[in-house]
Formats: sequence, C-alpha cells, structure tokens
Amino acid sequence: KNKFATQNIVVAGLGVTGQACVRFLQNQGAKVTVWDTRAQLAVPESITVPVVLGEPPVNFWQQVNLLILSPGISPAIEAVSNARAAGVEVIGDIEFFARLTNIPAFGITGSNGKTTVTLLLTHILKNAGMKVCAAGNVGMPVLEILAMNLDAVVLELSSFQLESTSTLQLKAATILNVSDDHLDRHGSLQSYTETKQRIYAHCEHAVSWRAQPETAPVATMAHTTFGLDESDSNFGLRNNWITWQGKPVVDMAKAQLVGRHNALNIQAALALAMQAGVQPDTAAPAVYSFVSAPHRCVQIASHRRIRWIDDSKATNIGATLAAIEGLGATRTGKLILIAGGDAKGADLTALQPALNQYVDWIITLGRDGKKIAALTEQSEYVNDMRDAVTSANRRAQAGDIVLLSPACASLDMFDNYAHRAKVFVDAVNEVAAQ
Ligand code: UMA
Ligand code: ADP
Repeated sequence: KNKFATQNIVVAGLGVTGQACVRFLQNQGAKVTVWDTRAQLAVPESITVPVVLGEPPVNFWQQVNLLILSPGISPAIEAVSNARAAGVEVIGDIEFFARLTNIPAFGITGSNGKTTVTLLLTHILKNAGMKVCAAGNVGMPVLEILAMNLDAVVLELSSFQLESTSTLQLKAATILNVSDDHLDRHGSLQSYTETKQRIYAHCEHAVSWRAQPETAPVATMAHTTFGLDESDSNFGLRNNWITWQGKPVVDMAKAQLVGRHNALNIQAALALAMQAGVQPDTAAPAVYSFVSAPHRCVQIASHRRIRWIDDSKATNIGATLAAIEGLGATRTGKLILIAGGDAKGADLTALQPALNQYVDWIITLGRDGKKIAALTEQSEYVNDMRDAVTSANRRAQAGDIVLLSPACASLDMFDNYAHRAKVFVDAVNEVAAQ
C-alpha cells in the first residue's frame, strides 16, 4: 500500500480540478471527502465519495490530514481558517502535483498571454520531438498528466494556483506582465504581484519583460529578458523581426499571431524553449505554424466589409488595451468596441486614454458596463449582447471593425468567456449576416 492509503483527505471544489483530485486519490486508495461551499450543486454520477455541501459541520476537520483547495476557492475564507486551526495542511492541486513528480516543468504566469505562451511553447517543444503536454490553468488539471510518460510539462499557472503552491521546481519560468486583475481576491496590485513572484521561488531560469521590472525575480538567478526594444544580449524586436542577441530569428510577418503583444509572447516562448535545449532559429518554423486559441482577438465574420472580432477572452483591462491599441493604430475605418461585465474591482479609468484615442463608439453591457460607458461621451449602455450587436451593426459601415473585448469577466451574464463568445457569434450571424 502506498502513503495515501492511511490518509484522510478533503478535496474542496467539485470542478475539473476537484474531480481530477478525487479520481487520482481514489486510485491511490485514500479516504476522500469532497467539500463544496455551494449549498446547491448537482454532483456528477462519477463521484462516488461522500460530498459535503455548504458550511462544513463542526468537528469536520478533526480527522482530516490534508485539504486540497481548488483554485477558485479563496484560502482566506473562514472554513479554510478553521481547517488550519484544527491542524489540517492546506495546499492546492499544483503543490500536490509538485510533491508527486520530478518531471521537468516550465511555468508561465502573468495577467495576459499565459494560454498563448503555454500553447506556443508546447507546440515548439513538440515540433522539436519532445513528448510534452500543456496543463494547469489552460484547462487540463495537472493530476491528469501524472500517468502520462512525458519528457516535460508546460504549466499555465494562475495567481490563484500560485497562492497555494510552495515547493514547485521549475526548469524555467516567466511572469509575462502584470496589470490589474483579480483584485477582488488578492486585495491590491502589490499582493497580486507578490503572488505571481512565487513562480520564481524554486526556478532555475527566469524569463521577464524589460519594460516591467516587477516581472523579474527579486533574487539573483539565471535570467533572459524580452521586449519591444532592441537588445544585443537578450530577445528584442527590430524591423518587425524578433532578434536573439541582435540576430534576427523570427519574422513577425510570417507569424499567424499578430500584434505587438504577441511579439512579446513569442519572445517569451522562445526564451523558455531555449531552457529545454531548443534554439530560437530551430523554433522559428513552429512559431509560423502556430494558430492562436479561439476568443483571443480572432476575426469571426466579415459582412458588408465590416470585420467582427471576438476577443471574449479579454477579461481584464490589460488585454483590452492590447486589442484596442493593436487594432486602433492601424484602422482605416471606425473602431466600435463592445465591453463590460464584471470588472473584478479593477480601476476602469485606465481604459480612458486608449478609448479616447482609438475607439469611435463604445457599447457596454453587464454589471460594470455603466462605469465603462461613463468614461467617454461616445458610448451607450445596452441590456444584452444581442442589443449590443444590433446597435453595432446599425452604426458600422464598410471598412469598420466591431470588437468584442470586454475588459471584464463574463460570469455576471454568461457561463464563461466561451459562452459569451458564442452568444456574440450567434447574434452576429443572425443580425449582421442579413
Ligand atoms: N467552489 C466553491 N466555493 C467557491 C468557489 C468555487 O465551492 O468559493 C466550487 C464550485 O462550486 C465548483 C468548483 O469549486 O464546484 C469549481 O472549482 P474552480 O472554481 O477552482 O474551477 P475548476 O473547474 O476546478 O477550474 C480550475 C480553474 N478555475 C479557476 O481558477 C476559477 C480553471 O481556470 C483551470 O482551467 C482548471 O482549474 C484546471 O487547472 C479557469 C479560470 O477562469 C480557466 N482561471 C482564472 C483565469 O484564468 O483568470 C484564474
Ligand atoms: P491568459 O491565459 O493570460 O488569459 P490569453 O493568451 O488567453 O492569456 O489571452 C487573453 C487575452 O489577453 C486575449 O484577449 C489576448 O488577446 C490578450 N493578450 C494576449 N497576450 C497579451 C499580452 N502579452 N499583453 C496584453 N494582452 C495580451
């Protein structure tokens, strides 16, 4: 019998993370209980262990050895404090994974670009012949990959996941950028940044953005930087080519990832790939063949020469600024923006200069939509996505762009950002295609 057979473990949260934990622990013979803070929850049939919903009973923690928290549950809530007070160790699934395996791992965090860099690095390493898998916040729970016989794993790590991780060893890691996000949970930009810095705690090689010193590790360690400026010693950009130590290695004109923010993302992926032994010029063909994941500034339709762009994944200000600045700077017609939702406590006034400079009309919706509309006079607030698309379609002419880039989470109106995108695309097909 292995070490888990005598353990009494509570898995908190019954989403994809929790379900992967339960499956793994059951296979190991551990005694598992699920606890979910929602009082009403449809428990999937595959879950055959006891499930406690809502407030856990008094004495619940007494016989428990370990509490594995799903990332969506804040470690600051009272029930988790009670568990700690009862002597229960509290960790996240990433920390649990770190204690179970020595597989070479690459870590990616940041406010924006995590999924893009995670998938691009995975693609580069696969093209170099390595057996690799992307896991973590990208959607594949880390415990699912333990059984795979991989050469390396590429981990997308959210601030929620890093918050409950302490011993994870990484071959190389990056904080891509830091801008306001999840302040409702982390309290301040400083504490959010400190949480992201945990990625460098046991890391062999750091990769950071020269324009944002807070993305660099505080401790001295092997280090590569990237940026939109020129650099003789690191990654840089010159005449639309990505350079490594001054030599051109990737032609941005040949990449399917467009925009200046993606020039940074590509450099970060190349820098991480070097720590897996793949040189930038060798990686270039994989960069050219990489196609972006959906809902990240992707054109979904063109009717009457009006371009409709789905950037539903822009759930914070930094992502929306990248989209507005990227599309706005080169536009030939009007740029109409659809934005709004749950701003998660961010200071929305940071959008104002870019809205004034690049956006001709803004249509807002959702919980914080009125706050965004109040930033400019060229704006209106509507009740739902269909009304937003109808209004945009009425205002747009040939040559214009309609961009859905909400700067907000979707959860006040939709199941998730993919659902928000689907409602947008359906409305565009219905309203604009006529
Ligand atoms: N739950 C509670 N109490 C709470 C919150 C949630 O009991 O206060 C329960 C819910 O009832 C539900 C379960 O927890 O049953 C959901 O757990 P979860 O919110 O941790 O979500 P998972 O389905 O396990 O997915 C998580 C990540 N979700 C979050 O961090 C919110 C996924 O990232 C990730 O892909 C997945 O693990 C696999 O690692 C999503 C995300 O939105 C994409 N991430 C945030 C982001 O990218 O901005 C951080
Ligand atoms: P994440 O996984 O961090 O949310 P994604 O790659 O899924 O990042 O992209 C999320 C959003 O951020 C999209 O709207 C995308 O266009 C935008 N984005 C991607 N990379 C960057 C970057 N380096 N800086 C700013 N915005 C970015």
